[in-house]
Amino acid sequence: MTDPAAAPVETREDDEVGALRDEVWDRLQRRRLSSRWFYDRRGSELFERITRLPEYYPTRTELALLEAHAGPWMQRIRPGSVVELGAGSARKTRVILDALVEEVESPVYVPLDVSAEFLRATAEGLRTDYPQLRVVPEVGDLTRPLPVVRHGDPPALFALLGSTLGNFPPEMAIRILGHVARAMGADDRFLMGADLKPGPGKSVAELVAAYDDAQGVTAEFNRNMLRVLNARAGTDFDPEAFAHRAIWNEVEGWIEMHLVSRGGATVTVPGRGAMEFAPGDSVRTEISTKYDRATLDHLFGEAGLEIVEEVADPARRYAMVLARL
Ligand code: AVJ
Repeated sequence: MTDPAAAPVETREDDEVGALRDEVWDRLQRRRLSSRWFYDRRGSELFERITRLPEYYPTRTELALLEAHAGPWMQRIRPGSVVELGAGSARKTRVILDALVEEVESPVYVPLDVSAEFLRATAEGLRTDYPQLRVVPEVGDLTRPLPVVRHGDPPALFALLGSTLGNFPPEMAIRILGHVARAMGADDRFLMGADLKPGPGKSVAELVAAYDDAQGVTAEFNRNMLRVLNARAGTDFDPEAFAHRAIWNEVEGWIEMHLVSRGGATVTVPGRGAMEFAPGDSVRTEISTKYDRATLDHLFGEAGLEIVEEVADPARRYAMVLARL
């Protein structure tokens, strides 16, 4: 009698790894990997370093906009809860929460993230620093309908910071905005950060440099995806065989990051096959869409949302918009 549990671990492919290998193999044929594979522990640390680079203006510009406007926004909206979608940078969250607890009696903070572990750590720290705040973490994924999160008194302020929406092509972006809209009531508001297209105060060179810094941190971040896939999917990428490239795609209105095979490479996806890269062949790892008011109005409109306020830095590098149903 054979005991299935006695099968050697190495030869078993659980459903999760199997699905990942299928997706990686499929995406490698199409030369487009998924930007969600950047973020293991090292990837998150590299992104944190990116946000402090002199070239990477989005984070500090958004932080400055929040510092200037969070107070007045909270005063006007007086939200009983703030629902942060993809709860990210603690620095930004704290600017929002400082303004919230200043204006509202007993507010609720609802960080929504894919990682339950990340949420637990975040909630812990915030409860200590903001005793007057109720913290109710929710596990959720932007690309799926949002869990019904109704905590505290209405209205709720939903927030999606960091120009996260830009990682998604327009159809998916509209779907995500639709998920937010379906979770909103008439008095609720939605605050979103949006990186802007090049213009009079923002050159293409400046934009591209934000994704191709002099210290090579973004290059390491990009190559880290291959390490993540080696660890999770059992692929055998040599990260050093690939060079980082960032391109402004004027037609699509987005930055593309690629990994370019330097001298040719072969990668094996266990149980799926081997893929050849000729010298100079590249695989796209990320898109980061840049917006203007017209494209934002269009995307929001398609999702049933209306932008009611927009603020930006003087050079118009980065904007934040407030929207309602
Ligand atoms: C976290 C998606 C907003 O697109 O600017 C930074 C990720 N990629 N440098 C962005 C990123 C390369 C970032 N987002």
